[in-house]
Amino acid sequence: STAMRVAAVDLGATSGRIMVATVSPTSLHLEEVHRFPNGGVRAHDGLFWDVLGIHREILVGLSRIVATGRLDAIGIDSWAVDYGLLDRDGRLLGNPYTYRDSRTDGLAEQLLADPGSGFDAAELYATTGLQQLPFNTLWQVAAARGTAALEQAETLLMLPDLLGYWLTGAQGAERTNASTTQLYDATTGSWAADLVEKVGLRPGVLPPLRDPGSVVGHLLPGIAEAIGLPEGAQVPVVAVGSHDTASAVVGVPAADEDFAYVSSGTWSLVGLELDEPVLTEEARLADFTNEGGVDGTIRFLKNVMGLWVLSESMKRWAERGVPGTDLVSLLAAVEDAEPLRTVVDINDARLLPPGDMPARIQDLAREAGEPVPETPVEIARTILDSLALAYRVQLRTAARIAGRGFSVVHVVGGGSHNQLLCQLTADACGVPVLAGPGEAAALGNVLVQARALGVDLPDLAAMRALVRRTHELGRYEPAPGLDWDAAEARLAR
Ligand code: LRH
Repeated sequence: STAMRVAAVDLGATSGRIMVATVSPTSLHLEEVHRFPNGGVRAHDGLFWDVLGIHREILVGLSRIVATGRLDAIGIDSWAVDYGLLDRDGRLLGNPYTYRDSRTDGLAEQLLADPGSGFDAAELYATTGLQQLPFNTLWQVAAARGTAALEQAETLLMLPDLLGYWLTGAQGAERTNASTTQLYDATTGSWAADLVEKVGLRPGVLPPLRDPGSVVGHLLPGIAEAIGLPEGAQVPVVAVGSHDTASAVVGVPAADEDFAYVSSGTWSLVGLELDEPVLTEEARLADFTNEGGVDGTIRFLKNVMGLWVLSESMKRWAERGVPGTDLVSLLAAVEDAEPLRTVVDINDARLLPPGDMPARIQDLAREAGEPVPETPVEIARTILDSLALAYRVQLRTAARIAGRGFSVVHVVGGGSHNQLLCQLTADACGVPVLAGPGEAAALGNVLVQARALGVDLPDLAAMRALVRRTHELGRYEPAPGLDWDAAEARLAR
């Protein structure tokens, strides 16, 4: 079959990217055409996404692609769990909240502790198989109960589905992202009707599910015109793994099945790919998630707080004009800082909201009886060491619970460029790390589109083989010398 030229809209919480790719069974070329900063907008009544601004940036990126050649299809992926509500005219009811907004603080604990709430942690896990994150869509909806927006809502669309709706006029719920809502049954692959009812959503507010690879719809004439397509052009939007992590794991260039991954960006998503969800009590107590992947796979993983902690610290230092705190200088200095001097629980809930991250890291160290890091270099070292330690602990736990070991850790996403963190990951996990591609999510996005357009890439193995053949990976061998066991024991205390 011939090569297809497709657009990937890959939206991260800190930046959005529009990429163009040419894909054939034997070639894969990806190029960034537009990148823009993203982040929560602080308003008087919450922390919101500028979703219309994101739509505008998508049009900017698509116009650039149209200006330079064919456009065979478009796919959209973004961070999970967030959504917009539509009224009966299909109009957006308010700005979508970001998952770091404080309105869900303590709510899940409160509801799960109250027998009258109807929510039970064990039941919830048995149905949805999700890590208990405070911002899962279920709890966001619970926080919205009684608001005018929720009362008037006719439809709830996850963000990539909302942006796809604005391009095509077609509504639906892509399955991989639906699996992150905690309103989705991990076993039956349908909306969990009892949870939908318990949280007070009217039936039908959650739209029909669609699979990655299905056609969402075609660009509306007004949109096609806005991006410079000739009149009458029919460009499909294809549902991809619209959860960015689902697309990123499609893009993991694994050669064999016994791999672990770290999808490293704002978050670190750390785990294994399985055929079936693990919904046992052991998995629940370890608080592991079972997210739906492309082609019916399951991502058995843990959300680790990720490079957000470092980027948010850097933002602080930049605001205060602290010298030597750009990423390049900082990482160079961190390399020479004393390793494993201070480790903290990088998944502490206090690191979730935006704010004074360096001070919070110092508090965590103090409380844990660890040496308190004082300089930006010491703080950054603490963050990277603590991330690598968390990867080790979580991957070993995943392997034990799933009864499946791993012989390599694939690090994909922007964080795969962080050489020190890759080396620490290899050291901590005791197996080689293969690093890259940095744009795994965009690659997974375009590969699923290409297959939908008829490019002969029959399964994940074929897609991954193509990524492997077309991308150079970094390789990090585990080095002895650091006492990770002792660091783990300190953390457990
Ligand atoms: C990463 C991610 C992750 C979710 C979080 C909300 O971008 O999609 O998989 O848990 O954002």
